[in-house]
Amino acid sequence: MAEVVGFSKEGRIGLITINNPPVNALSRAVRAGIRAGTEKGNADRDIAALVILCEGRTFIAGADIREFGRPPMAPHLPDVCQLIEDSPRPVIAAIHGTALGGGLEIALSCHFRIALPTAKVGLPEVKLGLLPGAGGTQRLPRLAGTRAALEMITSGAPVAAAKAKDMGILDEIVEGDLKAAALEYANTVVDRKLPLRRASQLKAAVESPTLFEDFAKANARRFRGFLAPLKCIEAVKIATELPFPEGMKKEREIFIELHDSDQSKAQRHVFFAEREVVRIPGLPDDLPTRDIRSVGVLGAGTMGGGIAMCFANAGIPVTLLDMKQEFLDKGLAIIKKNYANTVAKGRLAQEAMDKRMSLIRPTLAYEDLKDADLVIEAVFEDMTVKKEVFGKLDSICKPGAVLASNTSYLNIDEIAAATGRPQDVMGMHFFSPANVMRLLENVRGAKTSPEVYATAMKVGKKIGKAPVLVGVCDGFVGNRMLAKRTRECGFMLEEGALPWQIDRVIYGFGFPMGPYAMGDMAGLDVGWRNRKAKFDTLTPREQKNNILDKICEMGRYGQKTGAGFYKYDEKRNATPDPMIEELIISHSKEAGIARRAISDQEIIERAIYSMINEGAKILEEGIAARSLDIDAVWLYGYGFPVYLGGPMFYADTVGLKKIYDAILRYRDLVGAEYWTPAPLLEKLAKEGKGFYAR
Ligand code: 3H9
Repeated sequence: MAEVVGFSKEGRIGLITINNPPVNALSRAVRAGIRAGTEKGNADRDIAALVILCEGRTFIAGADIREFGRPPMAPHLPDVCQLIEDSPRPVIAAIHGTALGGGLEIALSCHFRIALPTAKVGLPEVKLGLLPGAGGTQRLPRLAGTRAALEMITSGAPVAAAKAKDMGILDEIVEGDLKAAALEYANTVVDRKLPLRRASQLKAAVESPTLFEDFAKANARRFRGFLAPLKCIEAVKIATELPFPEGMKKEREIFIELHDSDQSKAQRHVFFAEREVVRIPGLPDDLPTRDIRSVGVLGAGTMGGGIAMCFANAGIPVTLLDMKQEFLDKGLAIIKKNYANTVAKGRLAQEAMDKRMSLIRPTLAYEDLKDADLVIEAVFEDMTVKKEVFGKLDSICKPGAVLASNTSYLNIDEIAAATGRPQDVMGMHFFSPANVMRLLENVRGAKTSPEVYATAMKVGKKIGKAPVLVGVCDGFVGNRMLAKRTRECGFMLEEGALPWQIDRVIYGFGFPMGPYAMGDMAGLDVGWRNRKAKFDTLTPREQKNNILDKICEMGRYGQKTGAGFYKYDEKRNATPDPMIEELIISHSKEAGIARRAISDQEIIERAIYSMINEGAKILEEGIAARSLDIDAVWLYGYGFPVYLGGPMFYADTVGLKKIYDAILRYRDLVGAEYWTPAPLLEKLAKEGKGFYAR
């Protein structure tokens, strides 16, 4: 194996060069190599200074996350950092790409830091449910100030080189060849006998006496449910109170506590799942895909407009088609308003908006789609309409064009059968608002060719979505599982719960909103229409559970009508409505159901375990290839709390046996029709395994 850390001499400068692709992560070998290089440099009398720099695309991007969860192996990173800082010879970090996490901690231990203008530095550990565990929480506040350190460490967001220099993190920005610039800088340090600046010897100033409380309060919403940000604040506070060595000890203790927590395990799982999800099992990574240089979108409504924006944002020209000029005008006006809002908030330059608008070309003529590489239809959810549209697309679009439907539940195979090229047809299910929501369910039909769905995965990533490949079934992965939660919550309303109790519990579980507040926001008429469309497929109990119908019949469609499950003031603040409480109570009476107190625990179990059981069926049926695909759908499309890792990962954390036992309990309580353990879940539970640990 090639050496991951090299040591060489350039005159009187010792160069420690790290070469551990892809991101120069600090594996044990790298840590050992940096230690060896530092020791070697200090033992050599001809060497006056040391430079640490990296080969490849980036400076060190952090500790090796793959080593987490295993017993730590010496040399430990904090010790390597201390060795660097204690070096009697000056050590200079030369940064390109991203110096992240442990990578920045190595750099903060050096006496000087220089970087290319394109470099970024950051401490993203919080995103993995951790805190910087090699001195980051102790050295950064000493170098950059406490407030700035708090922001950087709790957000995990990287900072560009110029800003990092202003903050005192970098000493100099250099242009051109980094190695040459680093050698020059090192020689200057030696020539001028510049004093070695050791971060540990500085004092971390607290900008205001109430800084920590104020910071936690101001960010309470952002931190809700997460363990790590609060621990980060605690560690930074320690940097301002205790001498450095004691601060380091405390930081280590907290790091280990977080490292061993379920939250960090979940967040580390999410990190890898996010990268793995775009790889399709059974297909090589380098499978040739089709070039998507132009896109057609059918339907200029909310969905179609949002989809058009996604492609325009990525610089891909879009032809936007609708049946009438007024629909096009309205659609374009909304797109323009959305962009203008972003410009007003300072998040988009006016020129960028103009460029994006110019990439969207409205048309009334199907003929204009003939050259598109990909066409996505977002017309009315009706099979007859969809078949007609795909028939037309089949006759107009060029051979090899990918034809996609944005349907959220219609059968893709039936749609594909309306064309003479089912191998080119698939679903691309965007979530509303399409320009904001990250999830993209790419639905593979029975006849869709691998090249076509691999293309959709690639283009999904290109436009900044989190694409997940799923198979054909009613509701695909996300809505199929959601339907079980909706059903159980509806049953619990009949049995004794109230919407605000369920919402409080689901919000407390970590979702951004409870189901009823969510329904009110999205518009209850949407769910009502769906219910009517599917009424014949519902069970007698579901058919009779008509609370939603009653509310909608009163014209209460949610926020947009000022009332739904809740009532709303002019500022759209929700309050529980006694009238709805009465309505629900009398509904239970009519249905002959004796109301009882429903515990918060029961709400969680029925809402979440019903989804997990459905997830197990989805896996068995091959609708999702892996548990991580299901987790990704829920994390990116439905706000499942990141610190629980997604429903399937969460199930493993709870323990499948416990979930299985609960399912049997609810089978007795609610009925086998709704609560029969999925065979896969039953098997794994009995074998003491999990969805991941099979
Ligand atoms: C830490 O440092 C703790 C310390 O404070 C204390 C210790 C005591 N380790 O994202 P990409 C892999 S915590 C292992 O697709 P990009 C990644 O899985 C760490 N592997 O590329 C992928 O593998 P594969 C703090 C890693 O160009 C491949 O590299 N640091 C690591 O879009 C390419 O990654 C972080 O949290 C790692 N640290 O983005 C930084 N990083 O090809 C995490 C990446 O098999 N990393 N891989 O799927 C990133 O944010 C991005 O990877 C980066 C590059 C911006 C660097």
